[in-house]
Amino acid sequence: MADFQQTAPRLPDAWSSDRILREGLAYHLGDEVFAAAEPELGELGRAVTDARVLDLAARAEREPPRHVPYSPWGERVDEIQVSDAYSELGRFGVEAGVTALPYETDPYGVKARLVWAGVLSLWGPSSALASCPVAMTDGAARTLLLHGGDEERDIVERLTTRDPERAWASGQWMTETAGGSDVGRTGTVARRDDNGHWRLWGTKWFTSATTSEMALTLARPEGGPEGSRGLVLFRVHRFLGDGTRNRIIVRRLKDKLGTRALPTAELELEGALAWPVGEPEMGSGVRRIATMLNITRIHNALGASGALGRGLAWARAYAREREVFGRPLHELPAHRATLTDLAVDYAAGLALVLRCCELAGRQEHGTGAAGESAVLRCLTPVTKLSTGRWSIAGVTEAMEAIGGVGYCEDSTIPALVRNTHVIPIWEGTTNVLSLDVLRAAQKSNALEALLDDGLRLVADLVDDPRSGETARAILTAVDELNKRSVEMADDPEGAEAGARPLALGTGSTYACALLCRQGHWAARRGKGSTAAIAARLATRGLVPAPPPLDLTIAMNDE
Ligand code: MFK
Repeated sequence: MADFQQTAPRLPDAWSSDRILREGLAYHLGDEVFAAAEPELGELGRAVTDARVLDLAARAEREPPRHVPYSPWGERVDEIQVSDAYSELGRFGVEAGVTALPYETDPYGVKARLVWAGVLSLWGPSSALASCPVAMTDGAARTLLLHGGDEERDIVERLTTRDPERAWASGQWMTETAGGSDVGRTGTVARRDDNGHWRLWGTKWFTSATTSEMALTLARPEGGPEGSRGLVLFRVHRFLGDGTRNRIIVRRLKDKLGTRALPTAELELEGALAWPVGEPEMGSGVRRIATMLNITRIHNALGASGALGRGLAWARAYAREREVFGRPLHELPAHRATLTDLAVDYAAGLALVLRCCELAGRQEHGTGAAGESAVLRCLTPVTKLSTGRWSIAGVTEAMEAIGGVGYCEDSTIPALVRNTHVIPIWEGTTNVLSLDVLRAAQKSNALEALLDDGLRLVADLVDDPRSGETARAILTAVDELNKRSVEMADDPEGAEAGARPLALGTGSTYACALLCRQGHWAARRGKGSTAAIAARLATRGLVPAPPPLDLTIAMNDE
């Protein structure tokens, strides 16, 4: 047999090849805004999968950051050097509006957050995790606008500019050795110095994008109460106005499974100068940093859906080129079924995150309807945790769909898989987010508001010939979720054990409702695939089984 040479799969233009993204945005934006945004999205879609940008991303992955603690003459400098490829991807993003768009009133107004979601979906998977500082920069800008003072307006301008020469990035230094999830255990202490300036003392254990000009962080004013009741939110700069280093020591860079182009460091704050964000009211810290967290969690979900979309694009590109058993791979029914389920998960994740952006955009512009903030309060953690789980399963499946070459580094698929694995850990694990959903449900009826919104979306579709069966499955799922939620109110231990299936079930059910509604809209335009996606979600089962009854098995207890 003659030597066989496999044709290399090529990633297509990310915008024109992604029907799910284009239809989702068309549905949410409406014809006029979609037509206005399409040229920008089309241009970006072509750029992010061209050879230049893909080469930059691959090079950034191969050139990890380096910590230089001392100058040649022994002076402590704590420089972090990143790949110039990584920096260039960041500049490309800033120019494309990844930090600016949500804050620009023209031309998209209240829909800017949605157009931005399109921009992030395209740029993120090609950014070698330059998307991480973007998430925190956006979260910091929003937090300073909501809770900061006039003196911070110039900083917000730098955080939200499209000019890479002026742009600042922000970090979020929240995690400490005792508390990644339990932030109330923060040990960093804030004290006023002799000049009345606040200074911070403590260790920050995971600080990503550590080359950022500034960060928001939590600290406990000396003598403040324990737990989150004693925390205050501060702004810290790496360099001070006169160009000198703030009193921050880089202990070391983390050696991570993935996100290798992105610097993540351990920091020692040794009396670092800091400014409280707003009045340093005792106990306001977690509430204020929650503004940032809710934004970064939407970014995280966009990262998840972007990764799954990119895995799917690779799997499709390969299936187009590969021939097996005498047929093109994409014609084999088993393979088509697998890729279909990948596309269903991608569509479900994107539906959730676009709905988050729709509601967040209205909230940011002060035009949200009554009750929408409760829906968004619950939808944000539900979206973050659901898309995180789906993306890991999805990119792993995409790697399998590509076979052995997909397992080899030079295909770039292993980097995609590694980088996706941080998503459920970063900004709160699946269980921590599920408990957040539970708290939001019990404190402000936010779960009920979200489920009611899901019912409202499909209420008039139960007798529809195309969507009726799916709509009825959604009604049944909402009944089950409401029943579990009521039972949980009387059983705190059982509620915690059942929080995860409740939250995941809410994610699938609400995504199905969104796609059912969108599918009805699309069918009127002659497109049937979204209704079929919603139907497939419903057939697979919307609500996972309740938690196991016997939890002694977990730790092998008798
Ligand atoms: C990109 C690559 C990265 C590379 C590597 C990274 C590796 C990962 C490193 C990490 O560690 S990532 C950080 C992961 N950690 C988290 O995301 C934090 C997880 N914990 C939570 O989310 C907790 O729920 C939280 C700290 C927010 C709250 O816990 P607490 O201390 O028990 O506070 P509490 O009493 O629940 O809330 C305090 C106030 O904030 C309340 O308001 P009030 O004071 O008015 O009563 C809450 O309602 C409010 N709040 C809490 N969460 C909120 C919120 N408000 C709005 N939205 C929320 N999400």
